[in-house]
Amino acid sequence: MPMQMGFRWYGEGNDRITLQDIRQIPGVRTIVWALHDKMPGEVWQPDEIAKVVNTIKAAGFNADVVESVNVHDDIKIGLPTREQYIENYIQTIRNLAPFGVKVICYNFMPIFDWTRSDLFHPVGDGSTALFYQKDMIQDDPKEMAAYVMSFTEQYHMSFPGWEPERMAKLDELFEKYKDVTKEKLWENFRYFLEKLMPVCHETGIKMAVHMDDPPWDIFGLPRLLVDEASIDRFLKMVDDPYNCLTLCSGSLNANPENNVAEIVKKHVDRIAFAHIRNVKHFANGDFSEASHRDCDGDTGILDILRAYHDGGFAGYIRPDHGRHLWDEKPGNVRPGYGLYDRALGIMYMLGAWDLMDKEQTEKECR
Ligand SMILES: [Mn+2]
Repeated sequence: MPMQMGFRWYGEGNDRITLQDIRQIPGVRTIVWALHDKMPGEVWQPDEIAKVVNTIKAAGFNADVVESVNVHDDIKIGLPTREQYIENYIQTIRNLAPFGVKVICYNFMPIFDWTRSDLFHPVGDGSTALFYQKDMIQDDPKEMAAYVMSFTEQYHMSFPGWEPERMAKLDELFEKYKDVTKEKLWENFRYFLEKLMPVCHETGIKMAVHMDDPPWDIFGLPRLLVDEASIDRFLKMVDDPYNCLTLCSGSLNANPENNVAEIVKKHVDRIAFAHIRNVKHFANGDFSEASHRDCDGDTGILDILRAYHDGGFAGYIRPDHGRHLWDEKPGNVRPGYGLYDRALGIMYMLGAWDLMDKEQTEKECR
């Protein structure tokens, strides 16, 4: 089966972009979705799942990929209460299976999800993009949380992984994580996955962990999936075809040392879901997200696409973040998730992909 192009959609009433808008982007088959009002640890109920999936299917898409079912902090910390939360996670997997879900994207980052210092940073051409100012993020987690929360309040918009309920308890969370070393976090990760693998085999659903974003420790919190060596370790730790990656090119390439195309070549069979995002680096360690065009950033988008294509990638792929273009501005666009730049990104990726298909076919004919 060839790769399937996807588009992340936040759901009716939670996303200004409609499924009808997405229908007009050539090549999109999969809607990447979630129940965004669920707290980590809650069971996703069949009637709640049905409502969203039926809407997606009625619009002519499949709902094969969920991003994300978030993992409760107690699982990451390794508290006795993790048993119930793991049970709940397993129940959610079972509840998703009858709806045709094939891949669950999640992350295993302590406390914070993706982290940026500016959500609307001018790129220089009139558009804006997510930006990371390295020296700002290192200092104060509360300042960071307050900044992201200010968008939540101002625009009535919630961000996955930045639930106000959790952010209100930052001191408590940091206290709980104080003895969680990197090795302890790896061990808790293994414990979680080993409990999940039987139900993954039973249901055919792959667990696909997202890279840590950015790929280094922040605020003294350990981060695990940051480079090729840690990805190797992760895949070996639970060496199971249902233990997979959401390989995020932009997350990894925030560290310019990472060569994403090489990782794709090495592990294409264990990548269930590909996030394609371009990043531009600055000499002081700051980075800005960029258009998908190869030469607009430093990620090596064409090399990555070629590695997927030539490796026979048959998973799901989506443009990750995009810039905010034209009339997209704070208040009318979800940061990183506007319509236009992601649509342009899809056309860029499909352009490259179609050409590679054509080259291959012609080669085979000779
Ligand atoms: Mn990503």
